[in-house]
Amino acid sequence: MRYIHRLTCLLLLSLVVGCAAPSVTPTQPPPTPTSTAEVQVATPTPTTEVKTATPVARATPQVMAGPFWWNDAVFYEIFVRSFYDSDGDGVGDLNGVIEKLDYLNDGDPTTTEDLGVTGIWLMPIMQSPSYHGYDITDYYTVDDEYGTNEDFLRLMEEAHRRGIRVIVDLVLNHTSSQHPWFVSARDDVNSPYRDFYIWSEENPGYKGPWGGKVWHRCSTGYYYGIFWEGMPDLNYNNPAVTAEMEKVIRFWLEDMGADGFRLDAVKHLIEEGRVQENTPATHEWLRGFYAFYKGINPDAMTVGEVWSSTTEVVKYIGDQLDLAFEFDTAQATLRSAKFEDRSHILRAHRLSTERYPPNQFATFLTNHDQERAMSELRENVNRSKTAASLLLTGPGVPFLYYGEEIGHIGGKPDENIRTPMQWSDEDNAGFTTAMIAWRAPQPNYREVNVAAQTDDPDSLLSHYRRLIHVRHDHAALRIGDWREVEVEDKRIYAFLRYSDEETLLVLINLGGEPISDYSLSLPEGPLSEGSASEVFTGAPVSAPTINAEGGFDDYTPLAELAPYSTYIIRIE
Ligand SMILES: [Ca+2]
Ligand SMILES: [Ca+2]
Ligand SMILES: [Ca+2]
Ligand SMILES: [Ca+2]
Repeated sequence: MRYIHRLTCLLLLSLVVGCAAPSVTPTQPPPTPTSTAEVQVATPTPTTEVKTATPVARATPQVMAGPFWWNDAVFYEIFVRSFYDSDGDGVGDLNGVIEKLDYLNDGDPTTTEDLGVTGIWLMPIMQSPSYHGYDITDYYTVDDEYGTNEDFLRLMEEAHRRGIRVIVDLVLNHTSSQHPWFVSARDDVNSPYRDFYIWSEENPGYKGPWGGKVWHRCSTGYYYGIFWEGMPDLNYNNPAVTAEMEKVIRFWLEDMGADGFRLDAVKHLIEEGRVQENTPATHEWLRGFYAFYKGINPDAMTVGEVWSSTTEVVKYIGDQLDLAFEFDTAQATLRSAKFEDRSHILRAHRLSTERYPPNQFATFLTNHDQERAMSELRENVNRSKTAASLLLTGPGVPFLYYGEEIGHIGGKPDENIRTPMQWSDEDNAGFTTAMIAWRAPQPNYREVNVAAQTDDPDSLLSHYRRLIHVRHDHAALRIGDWREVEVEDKRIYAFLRYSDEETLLVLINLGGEPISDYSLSLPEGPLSEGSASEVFTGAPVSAPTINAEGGFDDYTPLAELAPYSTYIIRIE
C-alpha cells in the first residue's frame, strides 16, 4: 500500500521535475590526475551540472567540536542473522537480540559480568533477498526473517532502558535489482523510476575501482552497479532519489526511533564519470544530508564506511558525517599486536590525532568484510588481548564486531566471517534450537564460546569486559587527548590520555617476554604533581618526578612489565 502511495507521489513529482538526463555519460573524459577533491571543491565551476541537479540547498552546517555522546560509547556490530535465534527457525532475529541484551549490557552500572557496550550497530535489517541484506527491496520494513517493525520498536525500548543506543545500517548507494524501483526502471524506459538509476545505451566499458565490471547489460540498456549486477547504483544526480531517501532517513529517525546510521559504501555515492569514489559531488551531497538529519535530530549520529586512507576519510568529518571508520588505524592495530611492535599503531595514532577533530573517528579491529581478528592473529589469545587493549584505551570511538570478544575465527568467503555467535558448547553453539542453523558455527565452538569464558578471569571475554568497564570509569580514555610517551624498546607502547578530569599513562607490553630494563620519558606534558596509581590491574606503581615542562624523564613505574600486559596508570 505504501508503495503504491509513494508511486503516485512520484509520478506527480516526476511531472514537475521532468526527465532530466543523468549526468553520467560514457563520453565524459576521465579527469586529469591532478584534479583532487580538494582542488575541485575550491574551484566553484566544474561541478555545476551536478550541483544544479541536486536541490540540497541548505544552511551551512556548523562544525561542532565535541565531545558528543558517541565519544562516551563503546559500539558492538551485530549481524542479526547470526546473533541469536529466538524462534527456532535457524535464523537469528531481532527478538534474539533482545534476549541477549543483558549479555551486552544489563543496564546496571554496578555489575560487571556484562560486556558493558553502550552502542549497537545493526547490520542491514530491511527487506532483502540476500542473506547479508546489503541489497534492499523495501526501506520501510524489517526483513520478515528478522521480525517486524514492532519487534524493532521493542528492541529500541529495551536497549534504551539499558543505556544502549542503536544505529542501523543504511544502504544509500544502491538498491537490490529486485527493488520495485529498479524492476520498473529496467522494464520500461519511460518509467518514472528510470532516472533513479544510471543508464547508458552503449556499454561504457570501463571498470570499477577493483577492476570489476560495473556496467551491466539488460534488455533496455546498460546500467551502472559498482558492486555487482544485483546492486544497481542509485542516481543521486536525480533530486527525486534524494527526496525518497530523505523520507527513509526521516522514517528511521522519527517513526522507528533509531539513534543514527552506519552508512554503507558512502564514498561511492555519486560518480563523476570514471571517478567512482570520494568525488566532490559525493561530499556536496553529504553536506546536504548532514544538515537534513541534524535538522530532524541534532543528536542523531552517522558513521560512514569510507574505505580509504586517513587523509581521504578525514574530509568527510564534521559537516558530512559525524564519524567514519579508520581502516588504516584498524590495520595498524592488528599489525602491532601481531608483530609485537608498536611502530604501526604509533604512526596511526600520530596521524589520526593530528588530522581529525578530537576523537571524531571510529576505531575497530575488523568488521564483517574482513578476516576475523583472531584469525589475523593466528589464534593467539595473548595477541588478541593486546589488540583489544590498543582498541579500548586508544583515541576514537571503538567498535567491536560480534564474537570478537570471545575470539571468533573465520576467513573469506564472507559467510565464514559471519557465522553464528558461539554462546555455548551445545549443538549449533547454543545459537538456535533448530536442527540446522542458517550456517554452521565454526567447528571450534565446543571450546570457544561465551559460557566457557564467562567465569574465567583470564579469558579474552573477561579482558574485554574489564577494558570496557575501565573505559567507562575514566573519561580521559573516552574523550581525552593522546600524547606519545617515549621509550626505546619497540615492544612497549606508552602514551598519555588526558582530559580536564585526569591524566592516564597507558603502558602496554606487546611482547611475550617480561621487560624490566626500560624507562619512559615525556619531554613536556600536562602533569603538575606526581602521585600514581594503577587502575586496570591494581599493580603497585611508583610515581614519576614531574619536570619543569609538565612531563617526566627516566620513569620506570613498574620494575617489570609482564608479557602481553596492559597497565593504566593514573597520575595526579
Ligand atoms: Ca529466527
Ligand atoms: Ca552492568
Ligand atoms: Ca530476507
Ligand atoms: Ca554510486
